[in-house]
Amino acid sequence: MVDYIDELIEIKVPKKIVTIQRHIMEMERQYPQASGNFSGLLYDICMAAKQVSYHVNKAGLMDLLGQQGTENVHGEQVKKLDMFAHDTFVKALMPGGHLCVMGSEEEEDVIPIPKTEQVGKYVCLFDPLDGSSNIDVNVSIGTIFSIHKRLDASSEEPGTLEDCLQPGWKQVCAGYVIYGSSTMIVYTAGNGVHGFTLDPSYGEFILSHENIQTPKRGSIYSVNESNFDYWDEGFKNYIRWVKKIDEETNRPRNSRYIGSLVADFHRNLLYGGVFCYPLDRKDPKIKTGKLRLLYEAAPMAFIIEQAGGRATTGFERILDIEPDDLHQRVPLIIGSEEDVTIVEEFMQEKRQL
Ligand code: AFP
Repeated sequence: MVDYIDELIEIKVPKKIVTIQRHIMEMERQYPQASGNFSGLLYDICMAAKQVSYHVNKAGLMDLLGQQGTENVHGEQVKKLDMFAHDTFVKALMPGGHLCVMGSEEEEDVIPIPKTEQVGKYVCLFDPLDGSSNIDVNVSIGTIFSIHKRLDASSEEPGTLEDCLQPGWKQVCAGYVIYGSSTMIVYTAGNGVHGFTLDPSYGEFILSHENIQTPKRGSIYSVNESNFDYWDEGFKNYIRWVKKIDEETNRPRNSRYIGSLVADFHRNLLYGGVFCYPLDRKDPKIKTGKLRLLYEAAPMAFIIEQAGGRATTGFERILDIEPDDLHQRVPLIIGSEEDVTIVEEFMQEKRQL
């Protein structure tokens, strides 16, 4: 009987519980000069993520599904939950004293921290609710965030657009929250990629995926293939190649596409594979791909590189791009190192069918 209870206790109580706060504090101890501002900022992001998670789970019961009736800066219909998530993040991050400026995918201009609040030394850019076309049908969605240091560390003035327009390699932290079968936050501060699962009973993010490394090659490719006729010949050839039967090179690969970047990225990060949103000629007004550099491509690129993978436009490393617009779009090929390289070789016509 005693043995049995011991066994139960062993199953129910994990040997070591590491909350995200403890993990961040332990990481910060490695940097004696750290002021604690960064931990505070991540703490605020976690608070906002918990609130959004709660409301995403209850959306159907709280009249939070459906359109808000307005369009965002990209001319897309804004969903009620999009706006709710945007407001939640702004309200959670504004008074913390850690930021000088924010940028949201839902807001045309930067959101400076007013002088009435304490102005900090960090910049936070976020896509409050990515994959919003999946909201109403209970499919995984997410939040993506990217953190930079402000350009002039000595300034106490509100931050500016220039503080937001920094290349991805200068990020000090990037992460995402996935609202899926469970809620997880995955982040990197340049010291590996770590994943934490929200335990709803304690309301805490608990370390569940330490030091994530993505496989060097995977068996998944993720792409919206309805765009086939709009793609360049090089990328079309990659898609033709990936579907051909060839046991030696593990083909055909498996097609998996959700249409929420966070969910597609998270699956491929853990299983290995490649996500592609290349340039297409569907909308003549958009000549640069669909996904946003600052809110989607750059933060995910920082994470994937830290996990041992790669991210490129097909021609240029995502983290090297110098942004010139807050809502700039880029083509994105991201995932396992070998798979990204193969796509790139087809796009650059170094590889033929
Ligand atoms: P929404 O937020 O409008 O649903 O867009 C999601 C997204 O930005 C990204 O999360 C997806 O990977 C991509 O767009 C899906 O785009 P397609 O619907 O064109 O495949």
